[in-house]
Amino acid sequence: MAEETIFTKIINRDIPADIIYEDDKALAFKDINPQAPFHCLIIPKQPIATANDINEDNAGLVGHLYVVAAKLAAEHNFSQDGYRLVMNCNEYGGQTVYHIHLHMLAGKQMGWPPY
Ligand code: DGP
Repeated sequence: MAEETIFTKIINRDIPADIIYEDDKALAFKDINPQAPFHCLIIPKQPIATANDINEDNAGLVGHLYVVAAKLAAEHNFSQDGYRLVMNCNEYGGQTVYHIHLHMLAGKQMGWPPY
């Protein structure tokens, strides 16, 4: 089991967040430090520390995060123009919160490579 992070506090409503989607398995909320006109984080309610901890047992849950992303893209009219989904892993990946999250960035042209 992953250690509790700030995201568990957001799930439990112990600290506020601008929540834009919730179901029984996932939550999406606006990133506190947005890097695009639209920048939200899509997280599983069950904490998984890093991408290294994704396995056959939780693959369905991780896949669900992408289903939520597609729903949000449709709802916010980003499906056609496009958007970016990113999951940072550990230090070199730039991960700072050890509860996996998909960054969903939209509303502008993204660059590549991402550094
Ligand atoms: P990463 O560096 O990939 O682990 O991304 C963590 C993101 O989480 C970062 O973009 C900022 C965001 N974040 C950190 N703390 C909070 C918080 O308390 N509230 C919200 N809404 N976002 C947070």
